[in-house]
Amino acid sequence: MSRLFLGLDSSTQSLSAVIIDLDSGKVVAEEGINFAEDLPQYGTDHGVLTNDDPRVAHAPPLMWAEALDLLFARLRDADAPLGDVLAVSGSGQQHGSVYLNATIPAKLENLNPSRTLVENLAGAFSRATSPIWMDSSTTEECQEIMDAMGGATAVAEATGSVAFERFTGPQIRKFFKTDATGYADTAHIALVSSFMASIMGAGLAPIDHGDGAGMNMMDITAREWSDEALDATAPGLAAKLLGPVPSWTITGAVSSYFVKKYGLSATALNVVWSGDNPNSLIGLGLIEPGYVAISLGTSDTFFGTMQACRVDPRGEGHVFVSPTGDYMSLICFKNGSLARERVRDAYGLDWPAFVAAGFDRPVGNNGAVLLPYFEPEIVPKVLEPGVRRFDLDETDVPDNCRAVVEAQMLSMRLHSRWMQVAPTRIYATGGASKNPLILRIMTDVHQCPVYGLKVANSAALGASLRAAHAYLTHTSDTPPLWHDIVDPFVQLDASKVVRPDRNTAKVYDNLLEKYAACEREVAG
Ligand code: XUL
Repeated sequence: MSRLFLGLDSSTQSLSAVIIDLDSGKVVAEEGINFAEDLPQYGTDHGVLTNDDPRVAHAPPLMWAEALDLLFARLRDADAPLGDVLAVSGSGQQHGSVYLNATIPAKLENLNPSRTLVENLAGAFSRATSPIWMDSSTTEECQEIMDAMGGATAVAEATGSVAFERFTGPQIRKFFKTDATGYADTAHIALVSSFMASIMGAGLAPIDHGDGAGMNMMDITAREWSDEALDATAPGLAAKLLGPVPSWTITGAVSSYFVKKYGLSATALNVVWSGDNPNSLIGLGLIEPGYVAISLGTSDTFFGTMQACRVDPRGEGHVFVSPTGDYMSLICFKNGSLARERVRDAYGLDWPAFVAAGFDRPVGNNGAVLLPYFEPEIVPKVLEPGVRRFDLDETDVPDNCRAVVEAQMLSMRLHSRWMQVAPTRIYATGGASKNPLILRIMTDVHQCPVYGLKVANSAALGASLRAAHAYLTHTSDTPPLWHDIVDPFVQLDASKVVRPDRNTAKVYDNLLEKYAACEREVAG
């Protein structure tokens, strides 16, 4: 008898599903809905509504609900074993918020399977659109919250992050300030994660600790709403929130809507959803302190598990709660592949030529430093874009190829120091994790083995693993071990590990000092 678990991922551009078989360690079904392609009637550009103000980024919550119907229909039509699923959980793009009026509990309890979710939920919203993580229109509200709470550091110490434009608290404050009536009509504020979990479970689902930490509203050590933060955000807020609860909380059985319409079992359990980053942490197997993932995408992110709660004194990184109950850190560097591609293109190279050029230069590049701020940078905060070179000639092609990668890796090492967790293994993921120059410099700068990990859809996988963990916690006498659940799904290819050359350690220790000085000169 195989034990099956369903994980869903409601991300910016798509909704996807994986069903895992815990006993064989295999994914047995996968489906996805692309919002822009499959639901063009919502008029989004890659899942986001266009707006005249480039800082505003919203999405229609009914689109996410409709995608859930489409996704389950596809799973059913593909004969996915929905009826054998024991528990369901999910992942939501972090920070985005959904505003619901007082009709929502009754609507959720009485979802009619002969109608669509859109028809069932119509009229339940006190705000037609949801601000999402790409929104950066709340600088004023961030400042007001930080002023009310005694400054940026006070907010970071209380909630795990300084006030960030995309975080939910500043977004709620903006809604309260610009639409007081809409705010007053709002009986319940959900995150993307808890909104979707509410539909799956036929009743308002609480926010979990992992996603709650991305709101600037949760006391990061007590793991409760911070009264001070709520007061600084908007009046009467506590009554509009549910949770926060541990990520393994079960809300009950799944809604009969999904049982009757799509064939889920009536006894399948609904587990609270979490944010995409906490879910990916599990999907990548980052369950031990010292395990770090570097995701190399348009932007690069650096995230990992921490046992103690340490907050970045510079306010650049975030602390969330890991689904294991530990803490997790996340640092986002905007000029990732974006910068590597700009350098490559500036010299008319393809990737093999870029790699060969970089390998042509010695470790440490004779002290050359390139600060690759092609776009405004998040970490370190650089508002005015611009590339800066130190002891580096712009016309020297190989030096520039090596310098951009060394700078990025040194920046990660420098800006993750506050975690006080020396990486013991790094999982490189994302498009650029195949690039041998990047992997070599990554392992040497961090003096840590690097594993190239090919996990597609780590957030949905993480959600299915969380569903399994919650189910086992609920049904067995002995608590399940995370390793037993996660390890079969995160297979490391030991033959592909890249190990550091210990002789390079001193070179990079020295270059780090120089890099930090250059950065101070530019970023202050
Ligand atoms: C994290 C963040 C993004 C979104 C993407 O703070 O804003 O990673 O979670 O979905």
